[in-house]
Amino acid sequence: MAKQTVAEQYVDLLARAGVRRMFGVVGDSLNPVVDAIRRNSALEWVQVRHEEVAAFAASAEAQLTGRLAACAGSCGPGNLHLINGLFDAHRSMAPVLALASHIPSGQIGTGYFQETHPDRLFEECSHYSEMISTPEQMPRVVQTAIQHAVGRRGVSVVTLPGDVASLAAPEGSVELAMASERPTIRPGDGEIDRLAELVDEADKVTLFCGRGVAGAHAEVMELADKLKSPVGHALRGKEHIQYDNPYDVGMSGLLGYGAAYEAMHECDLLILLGTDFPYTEFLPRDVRTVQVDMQPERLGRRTSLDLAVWGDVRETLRCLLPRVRAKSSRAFLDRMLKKHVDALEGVVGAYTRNVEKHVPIHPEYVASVLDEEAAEDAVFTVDTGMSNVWAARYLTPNGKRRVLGSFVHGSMANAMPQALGAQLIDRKRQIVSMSGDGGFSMLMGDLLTLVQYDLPVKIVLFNNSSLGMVDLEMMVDGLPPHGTRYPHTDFAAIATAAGARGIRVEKPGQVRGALREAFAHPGPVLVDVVTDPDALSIPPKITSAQISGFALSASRMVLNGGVGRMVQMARSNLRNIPRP
Ligand SMILES: Cc1ncc(C[n+]2csc(CCOP(=O)(O)OP(=O)(O)O)c2C)c(N)n1
Ligand SMILES: [Mg+2]
Repeated sequence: MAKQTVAEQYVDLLARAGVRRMFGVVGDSLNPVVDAIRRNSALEWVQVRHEEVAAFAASAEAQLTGRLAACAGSCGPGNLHLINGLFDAHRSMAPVLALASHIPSGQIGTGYFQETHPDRLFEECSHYSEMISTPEQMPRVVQTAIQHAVGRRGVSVVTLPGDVASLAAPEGSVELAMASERPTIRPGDGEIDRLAELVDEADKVTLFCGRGVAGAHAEVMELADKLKSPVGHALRGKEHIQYDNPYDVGMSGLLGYGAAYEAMHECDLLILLGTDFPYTEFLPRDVRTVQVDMQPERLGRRTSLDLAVWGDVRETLRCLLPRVRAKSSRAFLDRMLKKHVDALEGVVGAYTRNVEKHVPIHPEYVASVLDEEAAEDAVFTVDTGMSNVWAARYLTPNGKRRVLGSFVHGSMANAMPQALGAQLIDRKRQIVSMSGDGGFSMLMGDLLTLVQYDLPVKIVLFNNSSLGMVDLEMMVDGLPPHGTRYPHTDFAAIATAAGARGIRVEKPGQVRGALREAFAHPGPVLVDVVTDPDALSIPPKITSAQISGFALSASRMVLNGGVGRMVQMARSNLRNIPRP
């Protein structure tokens, strides 16, 4: 076999690690790598228009498959454009390997054209960031980068000068020492003992779930059943726990609804399961609290704990379940389920009045129709902004649907790029990007990528001619909204000009038909829904002293709005309550 170059070996290693594509924009120092991909049938080069899109797309791919995904940028500005998407990937624990190609190695440190220092720049958004300055570092640096990304779940960055990429790699076999299965983390015996004691001592136990309950639905339900516990969730726990859940009391947090807040404050033992829920204002101060997390550095950083348990949620609950006594009284649970229904029914009418005639279209109406029309196994990607609110309230989870957003990093413009990455995994799956007009226009150029690859992504654009979320923040702060409104744009016309199908929707009566038409169309579609910028009302009892911007107050009722099909779910849980 002819000797491989460093670039060829890089690509070969990625292919062996299961990577199927690399997102990026080609150029100068990156050319040897892209050329190696052209000659390697295991990998596809996905040519986007903006490197930030490459990073978001790779991140979505990694989050949906759980496997390593890859992106790349050329030297200087090319890889610098990756950075925001990489921050998002890293903070979402998405295993992404980014390649930052670099200026010629002999020029480093001279202020050369396009010179930056990627190995330093990406330090903060990665587990591992190293430069390959000599072929002898191959293949171990790449192998180590892959192992960091996969094993510790997050980003690794390899910086590679173009001239080094073209050099011959050392011969010798390349083995990836990757384990194919994730280990479980079983807490120490002492911690399980103490947890069982605390549970047995308590009369009213509430479970509060974050993303860490993924894969542990059955165990959480079993524990809730045994302890007669209400189960609340944070935004990122929603898709994993709210479905098939007769103990559901809703979501806590800024976008929260239902009785999660009450259940957390009125219990005598709160168990936080796999959540790094950041808003301390929503957590009780005088309730015994236990936190279970597989990442020890998260334990106790949001609220003071009576017990910290270092373990996987599933493994911990499996250990705990046989150790605790079943509770017989449902009084607390039933009271919370009733509060939950009451809270939801209190807001259910918030948007529904006259909504089928209301022009401009009420965004909540769009979201509720979207929930009904979208496929059972759709993937929704959700822009930061009001789309987050609509997704949290109106998308009904069922264990098959997925919802991706920029839920930790909170970046705008994530939805369409994430949809691009999601669709490439499976062209037959329905992928819906819930985009804001501000977010969409930020990385709009990659609409052209959807067209170029004929990716049937459905973009549902909430076109309110404003940075709606910020409008609201300013109002809450008592500031006159400034810098938040845009002149109106016909995005459907832009989509059509780009070669996608553009569907313009100005009247509520057209919403359902437009979504059906979009879902039936085999190519990319942008449904441009002209929505009401003043859709949300702030409850009158909220004052600016209670809320500062997006950071929260003790009051959790922030946004007035409907809650879609959740109210039916909650009512049916009430019906399950056995009569005395
Ligand atoms: C990259 C980035 N810039 C700015 C912000 C601050 N920000 C958060 S939401 C938002 C407005 C989003 O507007 P749009 O996409 O139109 O959605 P809407 O809220 O109107 O539905 C802004 C400016 C951010 N989160 N990310
Ligand atoms: Mg907007």
